[in-house]
Amino acid sequence: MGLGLRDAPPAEVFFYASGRSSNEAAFLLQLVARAYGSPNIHNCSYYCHAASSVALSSVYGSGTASIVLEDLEKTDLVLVAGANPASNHPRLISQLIELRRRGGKVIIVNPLRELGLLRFRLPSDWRSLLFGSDVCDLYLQPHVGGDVALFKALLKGLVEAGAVDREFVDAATTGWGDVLSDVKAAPWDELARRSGVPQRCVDKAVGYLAGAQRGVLSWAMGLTHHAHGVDNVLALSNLALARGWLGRPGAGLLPIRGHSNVQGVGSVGMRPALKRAFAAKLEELYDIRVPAEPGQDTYASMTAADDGRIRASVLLGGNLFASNPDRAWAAAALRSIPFTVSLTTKLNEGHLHGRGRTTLILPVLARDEEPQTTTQESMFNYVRRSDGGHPATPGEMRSEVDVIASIAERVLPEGRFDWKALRSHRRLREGIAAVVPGFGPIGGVDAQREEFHIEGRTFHERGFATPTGQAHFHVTPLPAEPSAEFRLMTLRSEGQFNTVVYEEEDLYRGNGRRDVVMMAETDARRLGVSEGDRVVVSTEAGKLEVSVALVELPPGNLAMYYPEANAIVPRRLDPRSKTPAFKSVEASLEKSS
Ligand SMILES: Nc1nc2c(c(=O)[nH]1)N[C@H]1C(S)=C(S)[C@@H](COP(=O)(O)OP(=O)(O)OC[C@H]3O[C@@H](n4cnc5c(=O)[nH]c(N)nc54)[C@H](O)[C@@H]3O)O[C@H]1N2
Ligand SMILES: Nc1nc2c(c(=O)[nH]1)N[C@H]1C(S)=C(S)[C@@H](COP(=O)(O)OP(=O)(O)OC[C@H]3O[C@@H](n4cnc5c(=O)[nH]c(N)nc54)[C@H](O)[C@@H]3O)O[C@H]1N2
Ligand SMILES: [Mo]
Repeated sequence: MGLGLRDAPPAEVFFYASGRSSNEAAFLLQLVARAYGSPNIHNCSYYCHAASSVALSSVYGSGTASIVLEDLEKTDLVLVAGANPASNHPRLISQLIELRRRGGKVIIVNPLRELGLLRFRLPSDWRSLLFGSDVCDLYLQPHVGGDVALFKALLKGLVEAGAVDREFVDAATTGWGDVLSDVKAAPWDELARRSGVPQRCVDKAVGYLAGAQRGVLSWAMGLTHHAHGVDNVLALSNLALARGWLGRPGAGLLPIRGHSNVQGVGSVGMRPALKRAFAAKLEELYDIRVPAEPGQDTYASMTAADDGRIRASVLLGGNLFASNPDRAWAAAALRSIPFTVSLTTKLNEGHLHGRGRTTLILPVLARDEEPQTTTQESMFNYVRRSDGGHPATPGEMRSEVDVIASIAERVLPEGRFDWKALRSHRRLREGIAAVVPGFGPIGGVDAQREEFHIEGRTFHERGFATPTGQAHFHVTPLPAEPSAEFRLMTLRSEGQFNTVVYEEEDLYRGNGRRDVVMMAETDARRLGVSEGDRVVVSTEAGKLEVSVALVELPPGNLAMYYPEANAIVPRRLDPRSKTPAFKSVEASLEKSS
């Protein structure tokens, strides 16, 4: 079964992981990929939170949240930008409702008025279940892609209100001077026009930000899926630094993560470049050479496949067919790969439309059904254990680690590793403890059943993970103005998990079907169309005929459902994070003939 891999030059092979696998499986896969000689190792975060990692690393030297879960219980204010936690992170909604009951404030930043971010019924609370709870105090509706302008307006407002924490800024940060001159020079009316948020709403938000002692600023794909995704996160980070909301309890920055273990999969090495300390330990412990040059990320591997430069791929879950922009291009790229191995818990349409010329689909047990204990990492940098479970489909199904080891055993030279040890999750954890920075305590998961926070990631006092220990402000220019009539974003509904759709109906947004384009009533009237009318949405990647669905969006903005819309999402990337701009697509619209 390993033949397709044995014959391929390792530089022409890539290894992709979705974010559902255990730390143990991901650690093993990157280890055998590196021993095999391929640096092309990546995971779905390149289409997800890569912009957050890039931005946060340059703000405080670490690419993940600066806070732990308990900080949400201590804060006075939470701002949620570009996220729909009512569907995608429902536990966060309970925390927002709790915060408001304590007298704290919640600000939402989202072009679309999301019903679940206005009122939500908490199943765990009878009052809330019966009557619903208000989720937020203020709902700001910028244009799609208008967040940099909005965050700059908020910063300008804080400066004018005298609400900048000068002591923190002077003692613990660099770069404030340039950011201050930049926001002072930005005219109010331009910020309002570019963000689409009226001055009175900005003033209200500034009042809340200035009135809170401690705040947590959080976000998800609404900020990262743009050609200026990194700038979005940097502009939001500037607000946190200006208020002194970093390096103390109850305050900080929180990227709201995607897949349940996407953070862990990246932490344990499923990425094209490793930090020096990590690479050195891996080389020492397993006798491999980690090249200094980074390998391909996800999009670079797709491009290489399209150019005929990929001979084989190994996929640990995921669906590259439906998660990529420009569906026709993605399908052709994946189909041109001579040999693909896919380890999966379930079949999806990618296994049909995005398979290689020869494709092996190997069923594996889901993380919580594996016989051995596994671990995963939360978005709060907390490593949890899951005890071994009972497979829902007993019999032939094997664990991810077992299947990865079986493939590697056939591909790598005989006797290369002690395969019995590498099939033991406990022994893999010993490897992780020795190799991955901050994961020392993971050995204790077995002996003392201990779960732990990863050291060096979160900041409750000053002294950040940068060379000088200071945090950094960054000047964030306004992105280029869109030239097309509409800015189109693509998003999820309640009844789907990423590329897998369970229900056609989107209850929250009142849509009975998914082949729709959501738009403002004023735009519909101007174009002479109404709810249910067929229209054609055009982008530089193609056209799609869909029905009109009226929603509360500012005029000039459109929304369509992912993954279907990937048929017309062009291949445009954020140059710094390499993330496709899934939510800033230039589009036009006409009535179907
Ligand atoms: N049930 C369920 N849970 C999930 C998932 C799932 O598919 N289903 N997917 C998981 C994964 S991998 C991820 S990454 C997360 C995704 O979680 P989210 O990021 O919450 O999901 P999206 O639907 O992509 O987009 C979120 C919101 O961004 C807003 N938005 C779009 N463009 C902009 C913009 O320019 N500015 C601002 N401020 N807002 C904008 C949209 O209106 C939408 O409300 O959820 C995870 N959890
Ligand atoms: N237009 C547009 N495109 C997008 C997005 C968007 O908002 N708009 N969002 C992007 C984002 S945030 C992401 S994360 C990507 C998602 O990209 P992917 O992670 O590649 O796609 P998923 O649909 O999450 O993959 C789900 C599949 O993984 C397999 N699977 C599930 N659980 C397991 C497991 O435990 N083990 C193994 N081995 N396999 C498993 C199953 O086959 C399942 O069908 O899509 C991106 N693409
Ligand atoms: Mo994601």
